[in-house]
Amino acid sequence: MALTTVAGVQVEIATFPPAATPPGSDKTLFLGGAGARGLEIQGKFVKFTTIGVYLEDNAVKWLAGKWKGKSVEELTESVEFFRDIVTGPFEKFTRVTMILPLTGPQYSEKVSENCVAIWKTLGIYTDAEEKAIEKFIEVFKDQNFPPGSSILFTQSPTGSLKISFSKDESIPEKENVVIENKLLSEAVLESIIGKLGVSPAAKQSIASRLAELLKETKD
Ligand code: HCC
Repeated sequence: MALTTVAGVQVEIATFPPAATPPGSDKTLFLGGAGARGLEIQGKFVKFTTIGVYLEDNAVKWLAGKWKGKSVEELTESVEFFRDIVTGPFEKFTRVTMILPLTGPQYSEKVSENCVAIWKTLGIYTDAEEKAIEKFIEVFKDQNFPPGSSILFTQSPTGSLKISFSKDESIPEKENVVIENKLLSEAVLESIIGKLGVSPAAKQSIASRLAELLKETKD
């Protein structure tokens, strides 16, 4: 399989191997791209987490119809390209590895805020999503993430979000919890690589790697 020949990526202290099998999945996904997520604190860019996004192999063929032949710049700047990655009919796997320590509530609050903001912009915030967010916050309540530990999200095309935790970069076989809410599953990834995504570095990495992979697809 051609896709498993993609390279891994090193981001600060974290290594993202070229391929990975997400918790609760029997598929091997390829590394779409990876980058850091930072915050501007008193005029300094402080990197808190590193984020790698893995995609099921069929994503490349599915994306090729619309995006093959586009330049890295065109893909990087395209809201629709990342929207297609977030909503496309293939499995996604996101690994967030800490550079700095974060508590569960610190992390889940930031993600929840971003997800709710996305839904309000799209005009799709309903009771079901509010309940899903409550469950999301509950899952992180007693967690703690020291540097090097990871939060793992398996996003299935049917709309389930599997959440897992790892003390290091290893990937457990089974997830800790499943939240059945398609919009939440999508919003978690959208909040990272979408229009206002928290990791422009991950977006850049995905755009440049996908531009290359798309070139290799046959019509
Ligand atoms: C999101 C939002 C944030 C992150 C994410 C997805 C993230 C969090 C970093 O993966 C962070 C940094 C400082 C804090 C709290 C969280 O990586 O105080 O939608």
